[in-house]
Amino acid sequence: MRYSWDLPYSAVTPKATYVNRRRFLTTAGLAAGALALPSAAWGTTKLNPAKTGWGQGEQLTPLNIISTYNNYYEFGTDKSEPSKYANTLQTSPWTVSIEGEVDKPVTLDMDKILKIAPLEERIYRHRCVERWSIVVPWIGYSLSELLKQVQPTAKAKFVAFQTFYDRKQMPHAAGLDWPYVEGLRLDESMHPMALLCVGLYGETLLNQNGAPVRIVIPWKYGFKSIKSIVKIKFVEKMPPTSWNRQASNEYGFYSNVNPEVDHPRWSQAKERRLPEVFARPTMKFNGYEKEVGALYAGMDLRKNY
Ligand SMILES: Nc1nc2c(c(=O)[nH]1)N[C@H]1C(S)=C(S)[C@@H](COP(=O)(O)O)O[C@H]1N2
Ligand SMILES: [Mo]
Repeated sequence: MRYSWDLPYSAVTPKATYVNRRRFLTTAGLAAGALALPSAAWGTTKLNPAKTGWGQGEQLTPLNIISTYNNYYEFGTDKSEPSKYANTLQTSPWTVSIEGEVDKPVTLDMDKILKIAPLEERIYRHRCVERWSIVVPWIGYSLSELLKQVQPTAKAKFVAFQTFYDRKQMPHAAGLDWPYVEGLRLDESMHPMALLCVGLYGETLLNQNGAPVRIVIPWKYGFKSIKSIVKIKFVEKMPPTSWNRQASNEYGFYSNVNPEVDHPRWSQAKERRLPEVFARPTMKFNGYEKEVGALYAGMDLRKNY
């Protein structure tokens, strides 16, 4: 695995070049016939989100970086691999089941999910545990709107999330046990900033960014923002999470962005905002302490890393 500030110069190309390349790939795929790219592979359906107050004034990271510098280990461990290999993911048809400690389990298709609440554009900072960060105009609505579709029982204390997994569609998957799983405490999942995300930059999500539906938890390290979700389960006990299983001393359940608590192998005090060259200070809760700090009142954030 290459390391944090390894942004290849080739990733820093203007959007026009990137979009043309995408068209070219599609055309080439059709011409070649046998390549037969799945129609939903590059997810370019226009969305019409309402502009909201979230994150106005932030300098957005260009789309060509957001879509070519990714972590999505189901499609390879190198940052450049998801944009090359995630086109094999079949995103349609797609359903998400919501089950576990609930009165009425449901299975929802994407048409239903897209209509549960009005789509909003939310500009959030995204800070990877590997010390790079981006600013993304995500599209979606509060995760709480989706979770409210079922009645959690009194036993429900946590929410567990699971990514789709199929070795045939993910032949480059490496480095973790599958399927990828994540979790949130119930009150974290109901916080209005926790986003159920279906798009970015005005369009449905590209596969490498987690199509067709993911969550985005902007005050936590990026790995909490699980992609391509197929199952959501309300549970009584803290659920297992992929990175905690992989290295529990390095990746905790909470994983709130915190410049005061170092990763065992590196400081978390600074980050590189792509495509900037020089590091800048990392902010506690990724700068969202005013909004989410109360969730962690009285908790020892060194122990609960
Ligand atoms: N299923 C799945 N979700 C995932 C990952 C992954 O490997 N698999 N990587 C995580 C990490 S480490 C980060 S930083 C973000 C990256 O999201 P982005 O590529 O859209 O910027 O996705 C997160 N969600
Ligand atoms: Mo990450």
